[in-house]
Amino acid sequence: MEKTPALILAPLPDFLMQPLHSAHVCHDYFHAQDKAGLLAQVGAEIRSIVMNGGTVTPVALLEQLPKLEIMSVFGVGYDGVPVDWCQAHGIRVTNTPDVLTEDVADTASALVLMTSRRLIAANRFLHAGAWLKGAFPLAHALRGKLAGIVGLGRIGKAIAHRLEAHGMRIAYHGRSKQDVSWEYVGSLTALAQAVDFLVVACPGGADTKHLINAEVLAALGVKGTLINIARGSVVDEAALITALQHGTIRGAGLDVFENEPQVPEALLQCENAVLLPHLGSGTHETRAEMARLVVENLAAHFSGVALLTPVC
Ligand code: 8YV
Repeated sequence: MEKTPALILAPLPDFLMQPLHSAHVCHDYFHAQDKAGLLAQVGAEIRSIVMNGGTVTPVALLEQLPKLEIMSVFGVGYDGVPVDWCQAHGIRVTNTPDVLTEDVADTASALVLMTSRRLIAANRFLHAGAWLKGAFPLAHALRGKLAGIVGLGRIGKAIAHRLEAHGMRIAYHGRSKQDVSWEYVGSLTALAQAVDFLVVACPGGADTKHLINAEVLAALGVKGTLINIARGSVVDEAALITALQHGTIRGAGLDVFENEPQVPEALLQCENAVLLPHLGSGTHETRAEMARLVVENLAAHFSGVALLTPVC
């Protein structure tokens, strides 16, 4: 089959770029010094886009790609894609659901453990030779504690099952009550008030921007820890930093940030925060499956067969 021109909007791993190069003429927009020049040169021919979960693709960019047919997202979250605009212009969008659910849920569960048992601080303590001078302070148990999941989708449910295995009780908040045994709490503030851990697992985008704001953090209070494995945009990072600095919440476990890979210095300085560099789906096994879906969705589209995991 003839290679089709593709625009690469994000830094993608070699194991994804290799198969992409075999089937497409790839133009690296992400690393291009002269982005406008690249668009002027190849924009009129581009038929596909490949990007990360968090990559924001403005309509102004898409308007310069008159032959664009499909956007294949290397991630489950597609909050950076203007889906309504794509639908209106007949552009297909795909993502990589399911294959990353378990890894992301493992990461959330690990953040709950790391924050409650202060495992990162304990590791630093031992490396620094402090054990010879005395015992590490006691931490907090998980059993019997209440976790509130914000966004009970596939990943939220997988997190809930893991936390139940730690003896925790589960409640959740979302757009609607679901047919599950866990308690639904219609008010996010009321959920935050009730829980020991507030775990953010909802999609990013305009609808959930700063859902976790100063008011929700105040409700979470000194007994509460915020966990976010979803999108940085869901949490008002400035309000979170203030809460962590003043100890008005107990702590935070974060895998995502508002302006990745930039993390505010003030947040880096917070001893009561465990910070991970957006590695929720970052295993060899899962990223290989995600790459396969990206490649196979594009192949399906250009051979005129049904997409494997269409968003629209
Ligand atoms: C990835 C993600 O880190 O799936 C998502 O939405 O944000 C992550 O799994 C990312 O898309 C790959 O770099």
